[in-house]
Amino acid sequence: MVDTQNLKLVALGNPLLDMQIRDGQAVLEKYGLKANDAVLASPEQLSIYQHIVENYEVTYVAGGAAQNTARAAQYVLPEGSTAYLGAVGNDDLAKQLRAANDREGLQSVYQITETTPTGSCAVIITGHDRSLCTNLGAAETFNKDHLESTAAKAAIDAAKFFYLGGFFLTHGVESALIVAKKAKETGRPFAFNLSAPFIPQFFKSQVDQVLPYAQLVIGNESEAESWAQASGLETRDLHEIAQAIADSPSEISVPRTVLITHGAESTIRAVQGEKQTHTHPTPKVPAEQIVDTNGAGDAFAGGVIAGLILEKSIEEAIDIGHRLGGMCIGQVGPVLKFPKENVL
Ligand code: 26A
Repeated sequence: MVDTQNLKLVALGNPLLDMQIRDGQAVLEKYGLKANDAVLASPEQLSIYQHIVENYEVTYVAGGAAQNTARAAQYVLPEGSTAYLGAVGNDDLAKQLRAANDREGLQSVYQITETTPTGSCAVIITGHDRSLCTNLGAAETFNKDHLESTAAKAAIDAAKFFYLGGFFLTHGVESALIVAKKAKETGRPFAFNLSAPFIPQFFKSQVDQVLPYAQLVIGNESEAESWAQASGLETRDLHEIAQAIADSPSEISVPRTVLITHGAESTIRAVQGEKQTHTHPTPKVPAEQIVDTNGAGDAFAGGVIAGLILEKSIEEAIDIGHRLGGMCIGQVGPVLKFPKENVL
């Protein structure tokens, strides 16, 4: 069951177990992967998981972009504030994910698909870059009926804020739209992450269906560029692109905010209808403190959302996001460091 007493955030995404390795240049070459990208594994890439298990020291960590974001938000928020919806198999991987969420107080409202294994993501680290190669497995069996299950329904009814990982749009636009429309009907914010360049590139029509409901859109520089290209914009200027996303068609009455992160560069903020974008400097993390960037963007999103739920100003919420993003890159994988120090 889900405890809805303090519940504020419901996130929806693909639960994945990350299988992370370091110094993976040869793996990138073998499987034709880019150093800093996220892709769905093609049939030829499906042997990557076995290959890294047999040839590298693999660290297993709870992943799935929206799940990481929800865990990061819970890190900041009071106990019982977050719940996460997604589909897993009935296996050991799912147990590990649930345990990781339990440890951090994120309530797992999983749909369990008996016949399909839990999804996994090969995370190949080279230097400060991370390449993600995902086999969605059970995650893509998510069925809209799960939204009607007692636990999911209770969570959705109680939540004050909704978050969708854009990755979910490869298979789940119908469920995403149910949640987005519910948010609109009840006047609660719906936030959406562009997730990876291939989402606006290959799933543009799904993005176009969901975007009108989004009060908050988060992405990074390469995702923003990909959105611009898919939308036929000539510009490569991130400020102009952020403004164009903010000004794209809307179904809601509140102006949309768009946040574009840019690695160590300032985060750009655009607000629907405004003439000028805003910049928010990112605190520098010394190179020697950087372990890997896996999950940094997710942690940023979690911090921003937690800040907004706590009714902080958008400037303060972005600062919290930057602090969590910085904390995440000092850890192996999408993990935040305890004890919680000065995040607010
Ligand atoms: C549909 N795809 C490709 C994915 C993902 C994904 N989460 C959801 N869907 N591919 C990688 N990830 C997760 O992104 C996190 C880093 O931002 C990884 O599991 C990793 O934890």
